[in-house]
Amino acid sequence: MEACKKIQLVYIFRSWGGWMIKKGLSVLTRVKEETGATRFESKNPAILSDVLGVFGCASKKQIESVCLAAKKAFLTWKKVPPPVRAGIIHNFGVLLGRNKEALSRLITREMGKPIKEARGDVQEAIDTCQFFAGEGRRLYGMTTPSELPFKELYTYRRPVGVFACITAGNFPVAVPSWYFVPALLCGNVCVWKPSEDTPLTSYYFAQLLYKSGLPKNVFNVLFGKGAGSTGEWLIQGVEKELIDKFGFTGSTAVGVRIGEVCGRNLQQPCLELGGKNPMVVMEDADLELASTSALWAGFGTAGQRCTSLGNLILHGAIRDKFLKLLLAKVAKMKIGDPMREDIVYGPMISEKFMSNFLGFLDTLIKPHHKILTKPNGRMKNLKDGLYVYPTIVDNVKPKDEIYFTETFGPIFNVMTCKNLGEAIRLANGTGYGLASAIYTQNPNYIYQWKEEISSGMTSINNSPSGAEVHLPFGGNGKSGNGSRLSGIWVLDQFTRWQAVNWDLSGKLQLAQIETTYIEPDLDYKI
Ligand code: UN1
Repeated sequence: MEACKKIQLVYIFRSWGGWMIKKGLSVLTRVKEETGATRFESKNPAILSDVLGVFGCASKKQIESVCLAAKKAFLTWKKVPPPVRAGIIHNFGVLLGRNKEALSRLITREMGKPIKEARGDVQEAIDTCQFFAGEGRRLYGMTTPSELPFKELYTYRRPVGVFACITAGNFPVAVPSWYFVPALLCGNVCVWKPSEDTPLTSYYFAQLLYKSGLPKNVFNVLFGKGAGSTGEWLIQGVEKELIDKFGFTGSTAVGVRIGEVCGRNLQQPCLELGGKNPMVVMEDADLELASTSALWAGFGTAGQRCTSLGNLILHGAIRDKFLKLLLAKVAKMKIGDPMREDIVYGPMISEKFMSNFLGFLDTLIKPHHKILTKPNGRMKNLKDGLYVYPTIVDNVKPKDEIYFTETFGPIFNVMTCKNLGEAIRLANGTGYGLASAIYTQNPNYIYQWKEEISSGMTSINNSPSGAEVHLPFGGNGKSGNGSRLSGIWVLDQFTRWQAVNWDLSGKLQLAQIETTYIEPDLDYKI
């Protein structure tokens, strides 16, 4: 991608408090001196020698100054009328559309998802802009009558303040847009620590926002990588009263830590965490459809979606037939260069994701399991990239660690059930509750499934992944803290209700005490 090559010459963006630096430039030393921090490279996971850029980790001092600048910007940004703010969101959607192909190719180059999926990633952000551009003319509150005369009652949505957010690299445009589009629309200011795996994509995300007309310091990017660095220091900003609201998409373990810090400071973070998503195939299902869907849900994005398939639960009556169909499709599946249109999946996002995945193969697969796919592990013929083989593990039981561990890679389990009751028990037993799916033609099964499955999102005769932006996105149990992104529901994350009562009577009227209620005639009998 041309634009991408050019950007390596751009070396520093001080106004965001984040740093992007070119290897070998003298400014690198300056950044090192100022931050005492490390720097990191963004590499193409399909061709490791292809370095997209070098980035510096923002220091504690920089984080603080960025948050303080954002706090100041909040004072004016919150006063911009919401339809005007929405106009900027509309512009952002237009610019994303104009740059869709270039941005999609950058996503694929930087984190390895197939180009078709990268276009979907950008489209999801465009959809989000379209949805919230209209919300600028709603942000509805209520008017309600008072129990006292000459008194008016209203409710308003008010912005929260400085919103800090850490996102993952698997959806580097869609997921940030789920947070920042509504957060900005509602009048908040943002400080973003994007994934270390997609800094250049994040840079362009921010650049497009600014080109849409956003005022200075309203949106800020802090690059960073690794434990004991920018991300952790940003979380500490909650303790220092630099941040009013935190958002995080990533692992349950990190989500718990953020939840603890926020809880201590009486804040409710927005947490979108892991999943071990079940898909049930009943005896009456369309097996052709269900097997195509399992392949996509398990191996699309190389299994690196929080909505990817974890446990495939097959009714005993169709188990063998289904697996035959599925394995035939796996055998034909194309894995390789993610820029190609016909690829099911490309490389793992980064070395870390690949080594975690290989570690899971070593530690979670036990002698009683049967691996239905061969070979397994890293692909030898594609050594230059972070490619791994797909893995399907059969004969998984509820006591097995692999049943309830999120594996985040092209791997899923097969379990067998006798009836729907058992399928639901297996689907609900992992402790997670993000996405789920059932394949059946039976309306009674569907009704029972909807009632009893504990997951924030469920699909009927569709894959567990593939959420649309105007439905609530989020999970139960270990998948989050009950918060929901997307659609109108996310407004509750980025606004607080204010109740206003306006007394025009000119005297002190006491609610409850001076309200003139009418007594019934209690002596009356029929
Ligand atoms: C994620 O993996 O964090 O429903 C988000 C889906 C996508 C979003 C996934 N639309 O799979």
